[in-house]
Formats: sequence, C-alpha cells, structure tokens
Amino acid sequence: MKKTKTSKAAPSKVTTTAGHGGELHQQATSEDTLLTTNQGVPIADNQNSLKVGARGPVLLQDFILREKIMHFDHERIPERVVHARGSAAHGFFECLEPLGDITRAAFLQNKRERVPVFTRFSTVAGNKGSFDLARDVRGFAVKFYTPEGNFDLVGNNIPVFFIQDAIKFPDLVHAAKQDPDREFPQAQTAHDTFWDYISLTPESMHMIMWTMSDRAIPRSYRMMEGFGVHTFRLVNTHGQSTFVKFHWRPKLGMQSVVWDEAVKINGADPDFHRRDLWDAIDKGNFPEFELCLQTFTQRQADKFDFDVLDATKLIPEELVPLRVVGRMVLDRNPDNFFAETEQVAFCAANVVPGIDFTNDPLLQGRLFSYLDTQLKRLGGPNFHQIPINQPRCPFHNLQRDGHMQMSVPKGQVNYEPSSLGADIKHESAERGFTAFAAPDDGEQLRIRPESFADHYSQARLFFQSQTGPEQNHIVSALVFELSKCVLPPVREAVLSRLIHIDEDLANRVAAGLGVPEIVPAEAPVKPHDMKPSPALSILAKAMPTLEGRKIGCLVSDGTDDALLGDLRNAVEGAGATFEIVAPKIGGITTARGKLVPAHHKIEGGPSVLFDAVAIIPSREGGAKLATQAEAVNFLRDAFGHLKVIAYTDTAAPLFVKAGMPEANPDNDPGLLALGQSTVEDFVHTAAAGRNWDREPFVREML
Ligand code: HDE
Repeated sequence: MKKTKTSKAAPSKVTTTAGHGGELHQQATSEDTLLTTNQGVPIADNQNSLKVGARGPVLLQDFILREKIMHFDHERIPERVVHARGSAAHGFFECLEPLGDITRAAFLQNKRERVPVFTRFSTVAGNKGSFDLARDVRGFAVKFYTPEGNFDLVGNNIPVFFIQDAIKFPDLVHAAKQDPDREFPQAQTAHDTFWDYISLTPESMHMIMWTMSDRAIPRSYRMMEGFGVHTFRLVNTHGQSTFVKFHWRPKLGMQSVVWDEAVKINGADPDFHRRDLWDAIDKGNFPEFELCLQTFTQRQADKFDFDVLDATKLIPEELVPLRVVGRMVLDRNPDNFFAETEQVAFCAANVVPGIDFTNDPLLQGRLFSYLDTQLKRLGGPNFHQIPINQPRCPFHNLQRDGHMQMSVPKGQVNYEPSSLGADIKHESAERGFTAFAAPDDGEQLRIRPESFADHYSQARLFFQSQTGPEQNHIVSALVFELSKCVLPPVREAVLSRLIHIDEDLANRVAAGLGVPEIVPAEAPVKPHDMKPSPALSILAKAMPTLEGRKIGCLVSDGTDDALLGDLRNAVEGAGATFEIVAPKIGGITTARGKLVPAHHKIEGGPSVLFDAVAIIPSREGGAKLATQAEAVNFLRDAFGHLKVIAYTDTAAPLFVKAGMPEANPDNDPGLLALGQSTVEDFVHTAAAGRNWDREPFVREML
C-alpha cells in the first residue's frame, strides 16, 4: 500500500459508502488509510459487487471482487507435516559466558552481547487446529539471528527421540497421526497404529517413558525444558572440536498438569498454551530460559556405556554437568501470526561457523528434511527472503531468480569466478564456514551399530529416577493409552517390552489393563541398572514459587471487600495473576457496594484454568452457587486435581453439594479455611504446588 505523510488528524477527503444493510455511512480517509486493491487502485465500495441493475447478475469485469476472492482462495499454505500447531515469540539471547576457547561462533564470544531470536513452541502429532494439551512431545525451536548468519536450534522438550535413524521417521509419524482411512484420532497417540508401531520398535522405549510422563502435558510453554537432542560439535578457531548437548532451562521452573485436567482444559480452552504465552508477554512477564551446555571430549564419549550418536540416549547430568552459558528472554509477541509464526522456516542444517554436526543418523536425515519441506510449504526456493527468515546480517550470493524473487540484483555478472563484476562477493577461507575435518571412512552398509543396541537401560533409569506420584502417572498414562487400543495383541506386545524396563511398572500396567500374563519379548542386550538421576524428575527439582502462575477466585455478590483485596495483593505480590470468576461476566457488587468486574463467567472459567483457587462468596452467594453444577465442579475439580484451595466458611454449601467426605482440612494441608489460615498461608502453600498426598484419595492408584 502506498504510504504518504498525510496526517491522520487531517482527512484529505470524505467518501460515502453503502454498508452491509444498505444504509449509508460516512468515512473519513486520508492517503494512508485509503483502502485500495493490490494494484493501489482506491476502492469506493468494499461491500457490494458490481451488478447489472440492483438485482442483476454480477459482472466478470468486477476486478475488485475477483482480486479479493482470488487472494482469499489462496490464503492457506500446507501446514507443517509434523509440529503443525504452534505459537511463537520474539526475544533475545544474551551470552553470559564467553566460549571462545571451544567455539568460534560469533554470538558466543562476548559477555552480555545480545542477538535477536524467534522461538516457536509446538505440539507434534495434531493438526494446525488441534488443541494445546494433547499428550505429546513439544517442539522448542529457536532461530538465533547471529552476526554470522542464522543458527536454528530445532529441539524438543524431551532430550531423546523415538528412533535412531531418520529413515524410520515417516513410519513413526504415520503411525502416530490419525489413521489414514478415518482421519482420527486427532492429536493423540492413544490408538492401535501408534502402539503397534512402538511395540515393534524397541528403541522407542526410553522415549515412551518420557512421553507417558507428565513432561508430555506441560502447564505452560514457559515452564518446560528444551533440548537439542542430538550431539553436536563446537569448533574453535584452531579447528578443534568439542562435543555438545544443548539444554534450555525455564526460569519459572518446570510444571505439568494432571491428565484429567489436561482433558478438561482442552474443552475449556483449546488455546491454553497459546493464550498463556501471549498473555504473559503482553503483560510484560517475559518468559526466560537459561541456555546450558553439556560439553565433552571424544575420550569421555568413548568411556560412556552408550553411544553419543544415538538419539535415544541422554547423557546423565551426573556424568556431565550443565554449564549455564546464556539466557533467552521472549519479550515481544508476533505482529502477525501467519507472516511470522506460520512462515518461519526452521532448519536443523542452519548452523554458523563454530557449530557443526555429528554422524548421528537421525540428525543427518534432518539436515535434508527441513530445507526440502519448506519448498512444499512456502512454495519455492526464496523462502529465506520472507522477513522472519532473513538473516539480520548482510547476505549475498549469486543464486538468482525462482518463484517470488523479492530482491533486484543489479549488473551483468551472476556467476563466479568472474573478472567483470567489480563488486562481486568473494569466499573467505578465514571467515567462512569450515566443516570439521572428521576422520571417517568405511564400507557402505545399511546397518545399525552394535553400540546402539541397549534399548532398555536408560528407559529404566528414567522410570526409576521419578518420584512416587510421577511413576504412578506413567503407569496410568500407559493404561489409559493402551486401553484405547482395541486390539488385545497390541497391548500384550507393548507389555512384552515394558517388562524389560521395570517389572513393577509392567505388572502394574498389566493389572490396570486386565492382562493376566506378560510374555517377554527378545532383548538381545540385557538392561543394566544405573544410578537414579533426580535431574530427570520434575518434582524432585521443583522449586516453590507462584511466579508466572494463575490463581482463580470464585466470588459472588456480597463478597467481603477486605478479604478480596488482601488475596489479590498477596497473590500479585508473589508474581502470580489473580482472576475473578463470578456468576456474571459483568462482575459482582461487593459487601461494601463496590463493582468488581469478572474475568470469567463460571462456565467459562473452570478451575482447570488455574494453579490454585480461592472460594470466597457471601453467605447468600455460597448457598446460590451450590445450586449451580459448574460452581460445584469448580471446587470438585480443584480438589480432584490436587490444587490448593482457600475458602471461607460461606463456601460450606459447595463442599456439601460436591460430596467429598475426604475433603477434610484437618488432614489435608492443601485446604485452607480462611480465618484459621491467612492469605499469606494460602500463597505460601500454593507456591509449593499440588498436594500429591491427596492423590490416592481421589484417583485409583494402579
Ligand atoms: Fe523435526 N521436522 N524431524 N524433529 N521438527 C519438522 O520441518 C524431521 C525431529 C522439530 O516450529 C518439519 O518445517 C525428520 C527431532 C521441531 O517450525 C520436518 C526427523 C526433533 C519442528 C521435520 C525429525 C525435531 C520440526 C516439519 C527425523 C527434536 C517444528 C515442518 C530424522 C530434536 C519447527 C518443518 C517449527 C519440524 C523433519 C525428528 C524437532 C518435516 C525427518 C529428533 C521443533 O522437516
């Protein structure tokens, strides 16, 4: 659109247009508010097509109609074949520890130096319009716009993967996504094809432990870890290589939801994670992650009892500790979802001088896939010119033409070497990317190395490193998913693998499924025990905090002003968001006659949307709320999801109606009767998270 400096305050002309209903309204337009066609032609009427007479046929000559409809018809591009549903944000990465000794990467040389980033979080299996709280891996892809080009760290929130070789990826994804004949189930692995494939793919067992754990149902994109998964190389100016694993650690700590809550969140707010990320950034609560490295040498790698090229294995932090080397802050929402989040083209092959690949066969396949997929998705080879994909440093070469070429290279010379072009760009042996000179040779073979063959030891390590509630959840998740498989042999085949991970785990799952006997599958390499690693558990390293969390407060007309004010202050003082849930969206009139607007009407604000709740109606309000199923469910679900609940005695009718004899404040520290407990007690208790001791009273422990 043509831009002029005409002031908005001084309209240059006034047009009269007919509105939808046929009524006329006047609209002021200046040059920069003028609606035009893509050719810049001013539009007089955007509501009515050109007809012969008022009721006559529409004319083909209506170029304004044709252009508008044509463009609309082509608005969609193919969604990502995996990771279709996602959300992203802009921000920066700041180097905290210069790494000049191990890498020449320009953005890792100077303390406090910042580079822009664009980070996209995603689910994997669901289509673009699916819900956020699927049980699934989450993508965690970061594009660093460095002074020497774009570095994309295209990772996940789980440090290992299902398969060891890229050639298996299409089969894995086919099995995980909807069945091809019926196109369901959407965004979930709880179906026969997935588990059939898994039962025949023992290398996936370690990843299965992670995806059946609470890591796969995160509370927020702001509260997940991220991992580069593969072993990469850092290369310094002397050409020396150090192996590296990349980790992101969330400043807010990790947190997950419980499964029943996830199921209900998907109904209450399918955009739960997307909204959470957007709202946090919008309010200035910028998500922050530490970048940590595990660096190690070839000599160390040779001593590990697993292969660092095998993406189904992690390096326990006890073996190689994490070094914090930088931080990422996401401080700006995208201006346009399509232009930025949808069109961003991450590519595992986008590395910069100083960062290089290893022979991990999963990584090697990815190096091809991402570039290739963009040709389909974005329609041609010039997708690097789309603003979100452009490096922020100058880029020049002699690649030319192609669909949607945006740049206009000048001159006669489009080849190199050339003696004609005076300003032609030249390669530089010093500054250019130099691949690490890895000494590899061998025969051409389609085989998997022996060193990749132990599929169970690290799966066992993960399971045995979990706390009691976390182990229970893995058992329940497996029973849930396998109960959705209609073919009994599929369930039995999975059990035949689980038995090698942990007998207790397998027996509990079998009991939960009603399978009387487990016949172990062949396991060429017997698993061995490893020392449990608390770093693999969410709960073992949880830190008490309310920061970034959300508290819901159920109120009614006549709610006590002082208590409401104290609660709000205490919660906000602890860095959490405080939201009012009320019978009407217009809000309530407090005991002192003050109008308090609501954030949610009760039906739209169930307790699953909050980390902890307070229920403080007036006496009359409490009695009335007890007649509303959604208010009763607010309490029942908060209790069932093990949340900390503060309440006044006026909430008693809700407790009676909810019929929860086990809800007894004398033996449940997560229930705080206000009056006996203070709002500070509530904030303190809620900061510690859920009351896991309540779980056996509200859910069958399998
Ligand atoms: Fe991806 N993956 N992937 N993947 N992946 C894609 O690229 C692929 C793998 C990951 O927010 C696709 O632009 C192959 C591991 C993320 O835009 C595609 C293999 C990890 C995203 C592709 C893998 C990932 C993708 C689909 C096996 C964690 C979303 C659309 C060799 C380390 C990026 C696209 C975003 C997206 C291929 C395995 C992470 C088709 C062939 C392992 C976070 O290129």
